[in-house]
Amino acid sequence: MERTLIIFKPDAVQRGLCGEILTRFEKKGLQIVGMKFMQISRQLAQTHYEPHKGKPFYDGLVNFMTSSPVVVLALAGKDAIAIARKMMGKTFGSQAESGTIRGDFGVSNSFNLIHGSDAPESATRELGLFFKPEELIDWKPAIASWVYDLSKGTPE
Ligand code: 3AN
Repeated sequence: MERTLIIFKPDAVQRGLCGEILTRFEKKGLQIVGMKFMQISRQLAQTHYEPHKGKPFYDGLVNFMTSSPVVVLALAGKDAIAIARKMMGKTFGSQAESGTIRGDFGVSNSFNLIHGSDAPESATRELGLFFKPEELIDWKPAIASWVYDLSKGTPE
């Protein structure tokens, strides 16, 4: 099972959208394996967004991400990274399709509600930044065999 790092950004928390967004992931069948409410430090935000350092929006992004608390999640599932990205929608709320999280809940191009890892390497890096190994829990949901076809031994 693949794991991905999701952040409900300060605007999602301030606007009271955490439950609504989390419900979408749970209903889809992605599994929560880590979750915490936290205030991101400047240093952590800078490290997390290191790949964007030097871009015109970098400083504003770090300011935004440290401006108010966030919810950080580790979600697991087959192809969890791509599935979560699809559910999030395009980066800018103004362009994201209806039916996606950004498309349904936001209009802003800077305040875009949610972060999701974009590749397996970034997921590993980002999960390591936000969670200690013992904070990620490997557990078997009782409904696993109804979320996936496990008859061949691997989830389908
Ligand atoms: P995504 O979050 O869809 O993966 P990225 O990785 O291209 O988007 O950008 C990382 C974050 O940087 C975005 N979530 C968004 O908050 C911010 N960002 C990207 N491009 C811009 C921009 N042109 N203006 C303001 N913020 C931006």
